[in-house]
Amino acid sequence: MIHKSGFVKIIGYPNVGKSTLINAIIGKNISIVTYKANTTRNNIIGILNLYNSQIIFYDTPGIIINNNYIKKYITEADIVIYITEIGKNNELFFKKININKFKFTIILLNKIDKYQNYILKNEIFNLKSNYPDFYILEISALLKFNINKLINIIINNIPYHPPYYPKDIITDRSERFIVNEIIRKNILLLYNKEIPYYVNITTEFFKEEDNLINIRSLIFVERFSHKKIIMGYNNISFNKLIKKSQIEITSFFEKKSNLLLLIKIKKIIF
Ligand code: GDP
Ligand code: K
Ligand code: MG
Repeated sequence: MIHKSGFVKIIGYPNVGKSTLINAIIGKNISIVTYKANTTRNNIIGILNLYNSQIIFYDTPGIIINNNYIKKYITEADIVIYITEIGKNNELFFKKININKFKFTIILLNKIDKYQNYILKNEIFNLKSNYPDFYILEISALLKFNINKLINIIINNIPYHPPYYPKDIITDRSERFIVNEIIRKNILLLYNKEIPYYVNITTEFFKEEDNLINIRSLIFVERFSHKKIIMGYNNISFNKLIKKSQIEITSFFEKKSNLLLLIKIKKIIF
C-alpha cells in the first residue's frame, strides 16, 4: 500500500493564526478567521486530499478549556502542530500540557511577514535551542509562505494507511454548519459591541438546485435591543450582513446563493 493518512492537531494561543493556517492549507475558508480572540467555537476539521495521501486537520477552539482537555485532544494525533508568533510565552504553554511525549511535534513561527530578518533569525535560534526535539519552521499563513514545505514534512511523518474519509471532501462539517459560520464571522466583524457573543445562528433550510442554492437562516438574539442593533439605522447594517454573507457563501460553494436571513428573539437560559 502506498497511501498515507494521518491526523494533525493544531494548538497554540488565541490569535496566533491557527484558523488562517488551516484555511491556507485547505484553500477555502473552513475555519473562521478574525482579529478577535476566541472566534473558533468548534473543532473544525479540514481535510487535505492529495494523490496518495490524506491529512486531517483539527483546529482547536480558541478558548483553552483546560489543560486536561488539550492533553486528551492531542493524544489522538499523529502530528501536533504548535503555532506561535514572536512575543508568546511558549515555555508556559508547553509546561502546562506536557507535550514532550508525543511522537512528532512541529513548531511553526507564524506571521514572519511582520518582522525584520534579524529578529526572526534570533527567535528561530532560540526556539531551536529550547526545543531541540521538535521540528521548527517559519511561515506566513497569511501569505502562504512555506505552506508546501509544511505539507511535505507532514506527509513524511504520517503512517501508511488508507484514507479515513472519501477523497472528494474537504471538511466533515455540514453545509449548514459552514453557512452558520460565515454568518457568525460577519456578525463578529460588522458589530463592535458585545452583541456577537450573544447570538446563535441556525440554518434551517439549505437546498441546492442546478444553478442556485436557497438558504434560510435564523439569528437568535436575547433582547429586542440586540435585534435593533443588528438591524441598524434603516436596516443598513443588516443588509450589509446579508450581502457580505451571501457573497462568501457563493464563493465557498461555487454557486449562486439566495440567503433569507431572519432575526428572532429567544430567551437563552444559562
Ligand atoms: P487563531 O485564533 O489562532 O485561529 O488565529 P486566526 O487565524 O483567527 O488569526 C488571528 C489574526 O492573525 C487574524 O487577523 C489573521 O489575519 C492574522 N494572521 C494570521 N496569520 C498571519 C500571518 O501569517 N501574518 C499576519 N500578518 N497576520 C496573520
Ligand atoms: K482568532
Ligand atoms: Mg481560530
